[in-house]
Amino acid sequence: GTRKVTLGIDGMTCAACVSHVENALTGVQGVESASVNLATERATVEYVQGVTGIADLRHAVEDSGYSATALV
Ligand code: 9UX
Repeated sequence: GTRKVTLGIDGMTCAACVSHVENALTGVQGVESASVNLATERATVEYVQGVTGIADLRHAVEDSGYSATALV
């Protein structure tokens, strides 16, 4: 099924950063949507459980040059 997670994103300073993070997340197989908010420094991601997971999402963000933490 589909799950939703909120990640805290550090390192974004301009609007293009938002696009970079969104593209990194939507490029992960199993991600159905990703919405990044610069002001709150959060990303909301819907993904298919079993295809990807929080660790993959964090790695994708970090590979794009930002840092991510899963928020409880
Ligand atoms: Mo804007 Mo973000 O010039 O890494 S794209 S700071």
